[in-house]
Amino acid sequence: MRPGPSSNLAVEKLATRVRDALGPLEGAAFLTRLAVVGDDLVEALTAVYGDRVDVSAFVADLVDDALAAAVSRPLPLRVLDRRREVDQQWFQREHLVGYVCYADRFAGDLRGVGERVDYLAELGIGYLHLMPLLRSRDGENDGGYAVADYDAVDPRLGTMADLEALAAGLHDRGIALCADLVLNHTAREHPWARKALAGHPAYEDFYLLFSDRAEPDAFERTLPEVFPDMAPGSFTFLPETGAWVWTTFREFQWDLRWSNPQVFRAMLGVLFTFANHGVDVVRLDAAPFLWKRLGTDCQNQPEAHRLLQGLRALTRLAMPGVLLKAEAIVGPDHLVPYLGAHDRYRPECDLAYDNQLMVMLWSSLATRDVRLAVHALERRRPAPLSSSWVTYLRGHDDIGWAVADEDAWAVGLDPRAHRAFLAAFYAGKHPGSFGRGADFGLNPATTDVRTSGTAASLAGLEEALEAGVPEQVEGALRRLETLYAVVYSFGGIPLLYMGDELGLRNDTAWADDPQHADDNRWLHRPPMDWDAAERRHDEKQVEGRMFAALRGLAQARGRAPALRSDSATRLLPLPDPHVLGYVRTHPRTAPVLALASFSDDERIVDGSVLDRAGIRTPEHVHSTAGGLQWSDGRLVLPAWGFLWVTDTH
Ligand code: OTU
Repeated sequence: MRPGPSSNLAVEKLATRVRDALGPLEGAAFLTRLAVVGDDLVEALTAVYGDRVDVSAFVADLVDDALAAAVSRPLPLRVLDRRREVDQQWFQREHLVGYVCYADRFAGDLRGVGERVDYLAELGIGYLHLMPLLRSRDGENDGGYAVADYDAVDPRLGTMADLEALAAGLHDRGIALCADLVLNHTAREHPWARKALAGHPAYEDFYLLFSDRAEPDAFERTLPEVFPDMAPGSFTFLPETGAWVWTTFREFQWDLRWSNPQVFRAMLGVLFTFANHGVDVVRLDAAPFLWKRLGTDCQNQPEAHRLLQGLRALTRLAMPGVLLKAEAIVGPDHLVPYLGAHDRYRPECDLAYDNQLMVMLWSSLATRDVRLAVHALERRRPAPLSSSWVTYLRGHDDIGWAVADEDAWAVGLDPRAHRAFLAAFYAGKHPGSFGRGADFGLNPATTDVRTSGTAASLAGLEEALEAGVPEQVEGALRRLETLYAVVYSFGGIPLLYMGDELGLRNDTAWADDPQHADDNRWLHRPPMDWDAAERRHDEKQVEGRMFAALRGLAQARGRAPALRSDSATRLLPLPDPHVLGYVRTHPRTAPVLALASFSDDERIVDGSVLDRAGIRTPEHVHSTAGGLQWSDGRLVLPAWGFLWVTDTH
């Protein structure tokens, strides 16, 4: 905060209080951080709440909350904070690879996860994202995204003490823990919602309640539906009171009224408490939806960014080792701002999902043509240096075909037709398709449709194994390895989705659980197959091939410092539309050229690509073929193969 002359006294008092509470050393660090983030905080909160509250007083309360959180932060976490303040690029290192799973589906419960750390270590994992952990409502709960109690771990998974023990065990092994915080909504069973329903005015202001349909109707004129089939509309009628409540997602998920400063303060408290149990990376669920504005789609509003900037500043202040990850699966032009790239840099989230790369990988795979990917990825602004993408091939959600109209037209594709093609291809409805996914979230009004299915089933492994044709199986394995090779090298923390390391196919029994039956995203959330995992060292088996592939990628990435997350990524468009090429550069180390083939046939790439990448004496880092293959000064890429090359100097 910039202290005006009149606030000098308040600043002095605060400084004394901070030093009394934290001691001279940590107190000085806290006050220094306050000086660093103060302007960002005041600016962000003034933009959002300036006309609602006295911002100085509000900020003073929040700084008190941050101080209280810093005071109650356990010593081992403060030690981590200290290390990470010294080593601010700790999450950008080349060896950091993430793993994403449901605790119960992976290992029964949190204790079970703790017993599987060796397995993760084998895959080179340094970051573990556990899907929602907090106590959700009984019955349908959207995979845990309908939280009824932010202070308790879901009893099916264990207790808060188990979470703390797991986090400590992971930290001992050098693994960071990422977990979900559902920001946009609570379950309707959450005590805040109960009190709102009972007419408690302070809590009525926590939600978006409407006495009639006038406003809901006005909003719905421009609001897209997230789950058009499972939960049409964005408002739910409450028979108890005759009111309507805003429910972007399911009818049991009530959106919070973030325009109420008390919601900000309450959720900040939730975030602090959660992180103080040992969570290093907080995944902020549904971040784009926090702010509603009439006449818009109510996503990516400037105020939503300001709220994230405010949360970030306060998190840095209280617990500088904790990172925020935006879950913003939005169109390409809306993505980079979540990392702080606005008209000027404004620190926001440290991490965000590279949804664009994910969509482009699947698009290139289906068309065997990388021109759309090159255009779209080249056009976007890079991630600010202090932040990083998380790159991924599949997650627990459906794939939304986020192809920007502009990008499609630029390479001669009709955007609507291309999106429809991708959905049809991966649902196995297109002639010649190897995809075995399923349609998700068909919107009859717009005909928009998304896709469910595991990576292995979408990339053709399911089809090939059923056909029993070894060359087909080989092709599918190559595709999966090459897709992941891009995920591991393009720039960002790569995330490996549970089961992909064994090539797990769709869960055929997904609909047997009545609580899942209307949501086919469970198709690609199979339980871990530990029998299959037993075969992971047998390279004659599919499981062994995939496991070795993913372990190999992690090891090779760890040997190539230019693959760290804060290296620059430059696309190298090639004359051959089947080959994706890019170079990763970092001032401290030799560049890495990466090539990935999206072709059923061998491809020959002119050796001049090495010059373009700044490589004089090529040295093999990693590849499908296990070496650099040359022919007359040209590089040979096998069908669906990849190659990473660096310079010997
Ligand atoms: C997220 O996804 C979660 O990842 C989903 O599993 C939840 O169902 C949902 O929130 C509600 O909590 O629209 O189709 O841009 O893509 O918030 C999934 C962000 C979703 C949205 C995302 C949301």
